[in-house]
Amino acid sequence: MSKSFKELALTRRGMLGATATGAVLAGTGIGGALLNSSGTAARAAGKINLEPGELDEYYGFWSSGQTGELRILGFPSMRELMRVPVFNRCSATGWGQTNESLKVLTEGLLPETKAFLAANGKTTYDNGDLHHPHMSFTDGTYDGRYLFMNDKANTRVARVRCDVMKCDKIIEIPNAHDIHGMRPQKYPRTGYVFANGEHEAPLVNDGTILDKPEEYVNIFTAIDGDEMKVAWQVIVSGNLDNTDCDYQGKYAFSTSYNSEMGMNLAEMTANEMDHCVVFNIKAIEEAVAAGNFQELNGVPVVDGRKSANSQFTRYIPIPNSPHGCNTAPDGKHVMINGKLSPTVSVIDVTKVDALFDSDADPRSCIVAEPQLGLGPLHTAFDGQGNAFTTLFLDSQIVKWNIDKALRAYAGEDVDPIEQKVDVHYQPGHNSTSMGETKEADGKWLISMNKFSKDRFLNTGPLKPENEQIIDLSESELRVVHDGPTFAEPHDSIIVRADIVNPVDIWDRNDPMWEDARKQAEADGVDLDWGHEEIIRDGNKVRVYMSSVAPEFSMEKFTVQQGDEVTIYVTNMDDIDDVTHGFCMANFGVAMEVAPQATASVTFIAARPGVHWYYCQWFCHALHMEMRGRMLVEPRAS
Ligand code: CUK
Ligand code: CUA
Repeated sequence: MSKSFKELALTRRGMLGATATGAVLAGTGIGGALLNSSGTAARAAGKINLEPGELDEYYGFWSSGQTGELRILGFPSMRELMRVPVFNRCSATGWGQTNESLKVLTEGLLPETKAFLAANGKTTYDNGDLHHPHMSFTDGTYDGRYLFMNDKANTRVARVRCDVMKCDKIIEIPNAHDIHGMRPQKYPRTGYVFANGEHEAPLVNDGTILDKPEEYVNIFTAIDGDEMKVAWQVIVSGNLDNTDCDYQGKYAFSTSYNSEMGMNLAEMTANEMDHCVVFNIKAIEEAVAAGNFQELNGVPVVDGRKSANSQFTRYIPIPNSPHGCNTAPDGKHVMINGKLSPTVSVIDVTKVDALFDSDADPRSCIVAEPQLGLGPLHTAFDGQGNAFTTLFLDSQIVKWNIDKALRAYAGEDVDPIEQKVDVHYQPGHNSTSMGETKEADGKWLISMNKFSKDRFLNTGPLKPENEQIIDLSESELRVVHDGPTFAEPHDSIIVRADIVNPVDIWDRNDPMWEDARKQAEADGVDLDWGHEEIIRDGNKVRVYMSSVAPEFSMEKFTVQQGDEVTIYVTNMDDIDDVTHGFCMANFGVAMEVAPQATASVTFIAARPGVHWYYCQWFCHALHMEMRGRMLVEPRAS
């Protein structure tokens, strides 16, 4: 069956014929969407409502907050294309259950975490809180290699490979607590992934110090994004919220909403001024290279606390409890969003050298501080000198001009605010197309609103969030699209489609199932051919089978009750979109096996009897027939 498919060399998309192919041409490329199918005037940045078969101009990479997965959307149509499990477990793909995913989920955990999980009968966490997905950069723009993302819930950072859109590395960050803000280095490349520990705690958190907040610290981490290993850490005063870095490769910036180191709401909001912490990358690298650090959990740690007065950090006073931290595509300005202050403080990165080289007032790098409205949280950019800031309390997006804000701060009588537009309701992040790169194109803005209230049919007490699109090519800003989402995308990036080029079919030698390949070699099984083998190794049984629509190579196999059974399934189909699954009914076992992939799962055959396994991924007209039996012989008692 698959051979004849192969010879035809047809893809499903190809089979759809000329209609779809034509749409591909019309839908891609920057100018490609200027004319819509009904021929109306080309006012818009592009089309939101695509015709069947048309492709989006952008990929949207969406966080999912407490759901713990990464989502891929077509943008601006907002069609959800894929969910990539990362910190969560996934019933469809077997993420959190297959041996391949368990390796990713467990290998980067600290020994004490593994012990803690084992005491709770687990090998990995089941949840995550994924706020910030960001793509790797080369020379100030996205390079299509990786996506990085944080887990605030369990202090982890994960990486997704953009060639296959699967998570390949998750590391737990030692010494830090609850990774929140996270950004990749923009220049010269990623390079580092900067990650903020949000919650302060004793540096050695073994119970020796408990209710003594004055001894708590916080940790800023630089991860080597190629190796997915912590490169170095900095101890800081105050907690850390969001982070971003410059386009020069010299500094990273983190907001801190609790300079007071308060432990309750009144204490945390007491000061009029909190700060933005500036990290001097070169000074830190030099100290690490010279051995001037303490090693803690295998990581070089330097002291950048305010009291240490080091060359590693500077603390810029910022009014009250700043949140978002966003570098403008002009390569010069970093916006620190005030949250409890109605202002955004604008840092000029060219004035930061002086903070380290001289006794310059830390505030001397602030070159504008426009009053924008209530609750500024995050700022996005159009690449044409304008900024768009979410106003959480006002439920608005404010468009303001950076240059006018600079002139107003210098004393000129000019209002930087261009327009305010209502959004529904209470926006957190907003994102513009390519807006966090030097290639910001000023076409689209999405406002990610925390409450949908009355915007959709009622789903009971738990409501979706609401995301709204604003077409930036219109002179008057207005919302042109509403889209509900399940819990709870905080942040998103909007990436030109030509930058992202995933494969259709796995490479048979992909490192993702390296362990399975080694085991097969040791067992004398050639995974590259249609195979069916049972290897018995004491009470361990390894079952190797392949799948070609609509059959598994093995229609039945026999094991003993109590055997530890590992099933390896290799999908020999090499046609795009012909994914198979393997589901062992009543064993709680299921996994996805995409074209040319190998996946494996291990369980104890504790139930005697006849048990059917079936393909749970609809693959063929005879998909229902794609099944087989596991016969479990009762153990003589
Ligand atoms: S944070 Cu959620 S709205 Cu985690 Cu980026 Cu600001
Ligand atoms: Cu194979 Cu369904």
